[in-house]
Formats: sequence, C-alpha cells, structure tokens
Amino acid sequence: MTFPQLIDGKAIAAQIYEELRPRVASLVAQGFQPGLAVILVGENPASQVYVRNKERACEKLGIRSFRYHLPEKTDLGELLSLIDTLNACAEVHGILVQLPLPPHIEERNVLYRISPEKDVDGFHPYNLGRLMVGDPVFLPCTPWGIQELLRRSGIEVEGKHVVIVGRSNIVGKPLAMMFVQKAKGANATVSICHTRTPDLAEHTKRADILVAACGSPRVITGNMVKEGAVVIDVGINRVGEKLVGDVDFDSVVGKVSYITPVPGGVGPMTVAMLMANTVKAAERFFARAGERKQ
Ligand code: BQF
Repeated sequence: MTFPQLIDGKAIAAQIYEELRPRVASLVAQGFQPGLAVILVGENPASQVYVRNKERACEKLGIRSFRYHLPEKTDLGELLSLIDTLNACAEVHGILVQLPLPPHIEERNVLYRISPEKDVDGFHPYNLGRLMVGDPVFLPCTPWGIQELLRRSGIEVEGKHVVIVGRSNIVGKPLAMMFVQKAKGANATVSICHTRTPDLAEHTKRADILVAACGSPRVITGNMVKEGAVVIDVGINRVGEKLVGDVDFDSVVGKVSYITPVPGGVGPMTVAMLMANTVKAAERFFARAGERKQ
C-alpha cells in the first residue's frame, strides 16, 4: 500500500495569482491595465461556467475583462469582424473564443483570425509552431498548467516516461510537444495514445507519469496504472450530478504516488495560466508601445 499525495491545483493556482499580482500592479502603475476579451457564442451551460471562472479570475487580479456574448445563430462573418475589431483595440491584450463553438462555425477559421500577439489560449498555428520548434511565446493553458503542477509539486519530468491518453490540439498534442523538448521541466520520453489504441493498458502501465485527457469518464482504471506512478487527470465529465475525471479515482488512488483530483486539480491551473498569458500579452504590448514612442 502506497500513500498517494493529492496534488492541490487550487492551492498551486493561488500561488500563481500571488506571483501575477505585482506584475499587474506594475502595469497599472504605468497607466496600462491588462485587458482580456472573452467571446462566448450560444448558451452551452458548461461554457457559461468556464467564462464566469475566467472573468472572476480577472476581477481578482485587476485585469479588465470584456465579455461578448453572441447568439447561437451568429455566423462566421460576424464573429470574424468582432475579432478584427478586438485585434485592433489597444485596451484588449488577450482574446479568447470560448470553445466549443456551435456546429455551423468552423473553429479553425475563427482561431486562425486571432492576432498571434493576443492569442492567450495559444491555439493559433503560429504559437503552436513556435512551441514545436522549441521557442514558445504563448503556451496552451492546460498543458502549461500541467507542467507547472508537476514542477511546483517537485515531480521531476526529466528522463521519465510520460504517457498521454488523448490527442487533441488543445491538450494531448501540445503537452507531448512540451514534455519532449530539450528544455527545463521537459526532456521526457513521451507516448501519445488514445481511446482507440489497441491494448491501451499495455502502454499506460509503462507510464511514470500518466496524463488522462481523452474526455471519457473514468476510462483509466487501477489495472492500467503502474505502482507508484503519477496520475494527472485532465477530464471533466458530468455523470448525473457529479463531476468526474477521465480517471477512475477510487480504483487508482491506492496504487499511485501522486494524483490530481477532479474538481480542484488541473481545472484551476488552466484558468491561472490563462491569466499568466494575459499578463504576458499586456507586458509585451506595452514593451512594443514603448519602442514605438522612441
Ligand atoms: C475545477 C474546459 C472542456 C472543454 C472546454 C476549475 C475550470 C474547470 C474546473 C475551468 C475547461 C476546463 C475550461 C475547475 C476552463 C477548465 O475546480 O476543477 C476551473 O474553468 N476550465 C474551458 O474554458 O473550456 C473547456 C474543459
């Protein structure tokens, strides 16, 4: 029997907010308040919760947030013209389009329109390309949050076998790219699997660090995990009234050295890293404004 350590994402996120506070204060003291535009299309109830979480985080830090809540029937052209306006707006340093979008709007077309300098979600192909070549500007928030969770919990990634279950552009693929880099907090050996990988358990059992980001409730069970492994659960699934992860917590918890809970694990880190990217975007914006004046 091992005694697993619960990784407290809420506490680590709070630590990140405290580090951001003086950076926001310094910008405000120079007359430059950071601003984040949040675009929500339609009435997806989960999206409304996430948008509220992000607005609350902005408020806590003294970042201005601008909400654009558009009707479900909004067409691509209207959304693109709003993004063009925000790209040109000096009060807005970060632009975020809450996903998922309604099915009639192609997400790519929208994400590609956001100025890479305001792309605080890190989803623009420019920023994903910069990540791929090992010279990142804006990292996607959830993968960055996972890296910070591990680093701040004293869990070494270097030389470890990280197995990621999930291949999304938002979590699985960029996280794999981050951990495989020749860089601090990385230098891992990385496997990317997914729910259609044959003999998935054969792969997950080899993980020193297992990241579950496949978006299906409780698919990672105790028999799929190596004794003493670190388990990071990215999933947020509603099962009845309850929020559960992609990990079957009860069957895994007795085997592992560290595990993240759902809620209160990776989720709060995603929002914290969004704030970090927004502060960074504002700092970069004001540095460029200073150069133009000289
Ligand atoms: C927590 C998200 C799936 C699809 C689109 C705190 C959040 C969630 C959980 C949150 C998420 C998930 C967000 C907790 C933002 C993370 O206490 O466990 C915060 O607000 N998230 C999103 O914007 O879009 C998603 C998950």
